Amino acid sequence: MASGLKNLSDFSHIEVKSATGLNFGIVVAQWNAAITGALLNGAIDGLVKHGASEDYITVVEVPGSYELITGADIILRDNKFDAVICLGCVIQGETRHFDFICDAVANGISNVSIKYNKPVIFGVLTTDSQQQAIDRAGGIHGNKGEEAAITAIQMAHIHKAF
Ligand code: DLZ
Repeated sequence: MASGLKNLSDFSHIEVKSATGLNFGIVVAQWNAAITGALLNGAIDGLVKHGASEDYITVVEVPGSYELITGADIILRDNKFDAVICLGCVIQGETRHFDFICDAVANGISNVSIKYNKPVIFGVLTTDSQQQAIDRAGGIHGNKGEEAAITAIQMAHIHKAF
């Protein structure tokens, strides 16, 4: 790589600010619970590792990924939250259900973020297979729940700065 250029897929150079004193909501879907439970553990670990107190983390379970939107909305009715992390896992099946759910969740989450002017993080795995989900929930591709937590901390600081 040319000198002076950073590898854009390597985030190790990014310094994550402290999460101490920040309030986080986590909405987690019960569908594919083994996967979303692992994402939840990753997200909590990520927040705590960067200084968040467990007393400042509120977890709300919802039935499926489609309900993440309503869950995030409910959390943000309380103005104390600095960011919300949405965790789910939608696995491609034989019907077009997958496309409808994924589109609705992505759009719905961004709408809630705009409505409340608060970061709402998309921590939803959208995979072709269960193995791809396992690989991203603490497997060979890391834990996307933890990545969502880092994003939430970064975005909470950006929102506070402006
Ligand atoms: C119905 C359904 C299906 C088929 N698949 C998933 C999935 O892979 N992941 C997920 O989080 N939720 C799924 N759901 C449930 C929907 O998200 C939702 O809970 C129902 O359609 C009721 O609104």
